[in-house]
Amino acid sequence: MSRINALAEIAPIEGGGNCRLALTDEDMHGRNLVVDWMRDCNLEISIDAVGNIIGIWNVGSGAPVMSGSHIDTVRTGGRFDGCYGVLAALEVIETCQQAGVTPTRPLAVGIFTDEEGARFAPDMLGSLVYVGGMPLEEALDVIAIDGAKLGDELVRIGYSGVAPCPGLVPHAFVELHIEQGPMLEANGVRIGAVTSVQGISWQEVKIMGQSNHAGTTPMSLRHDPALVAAEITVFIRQLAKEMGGDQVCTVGKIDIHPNLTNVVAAKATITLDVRNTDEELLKLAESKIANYLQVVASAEGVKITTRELARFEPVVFDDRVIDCVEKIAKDQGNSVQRMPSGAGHDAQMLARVCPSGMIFVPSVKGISHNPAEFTETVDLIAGANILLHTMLSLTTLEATN
Ligand code: HGY
Ligand code: MN
Ligand code: MN
Repeated sequence: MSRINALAEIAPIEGGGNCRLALTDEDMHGRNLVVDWMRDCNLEISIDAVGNIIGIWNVGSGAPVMSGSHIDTVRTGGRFDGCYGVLAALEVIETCQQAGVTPTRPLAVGIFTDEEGARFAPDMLGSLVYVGGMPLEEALDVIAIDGAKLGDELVRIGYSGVAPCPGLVPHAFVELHIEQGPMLEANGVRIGAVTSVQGISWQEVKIMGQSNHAGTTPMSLRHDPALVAAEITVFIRQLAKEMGGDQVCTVGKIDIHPNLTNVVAAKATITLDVRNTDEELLKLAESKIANYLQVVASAEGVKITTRELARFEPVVFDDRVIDCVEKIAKDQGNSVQRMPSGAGHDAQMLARVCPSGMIFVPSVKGISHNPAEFTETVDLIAGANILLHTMLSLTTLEATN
């Protein structure tokens, strides 16, 4: 808890949260602090070419059981999203060291670069490169929403490491994270044994219209990108409602140019975040949106271009890891339920290379990506204890080749 609160002192924002966008100075200060704590635990620290930080307690033999998450935040982040999983993993290792427990395998903690994807898309970029899902060169060339290049920012903050990408393949990976949704609290359950992560589709939609005088231009002669941006926003909300189930759609970012009271806009750029637990339904939503963009573009006489920012299919975690989390949670006297993850996580990338899973603890009022994000200490501690025993248990997981 003292480490969570100390990390939250770096780049605090009103309401008790943080703004540490990936590879900014604020992210650098957060990284430096946690790397110091890793050194205090005598971990062997390696930093790879996309800035992922892996700390290993090199005991036993063979590939490590790894945990970890991220410490970059969205612009209005809470203090637990990602940070809790990294610091709990560090606490697990330190507790084992202090208790004289010597696992048969090394234990590792990962801090993955740019999990949020808020500054550099896609999200989970660092762990995606770590598992070989994105070529390093492509990642280094990604341009931020503020125009900076990812590779330059890594060098600037001193986290352009020498460890190769893809990185060391863990024996198994388990991530502890706040749920960031309302399910556990609504069900009165303390622990989530996460079964899967839903599919994610991000795209940038550029709408080019005709800038004009707000006073002199008759409505019949307008080609107004701001109007089309609003129509698309309403459309995807309606689409999610009609599709029901797990379908969610969000317009999180709207940029209007020149963004002035008395000017019919020249250009509008919006982002679409569309997710579903079912890949076929996600594809259906994407195709309905693509059709609508054509309809609305010709109706208003604007030009629309789209750019894919992220596209990940749903991921199912390893049954043995899910079973392990569920059993240990019960053994320790917690209520537990199996559940999918609505948010993306680094574990969904590690699942490509090793048996992986996640442990959730409740988010009060289901709030996250908001400084008001909160989880009760008793739940945070319960989650960390389950992480400890899950990591130790996974050291004896049979390898499946
Ligand atoms: O977008 C997500 O779901 C995660 O917070 N990066
Ligand atoms: Mn997170
Ligand atoms: Mn997040």
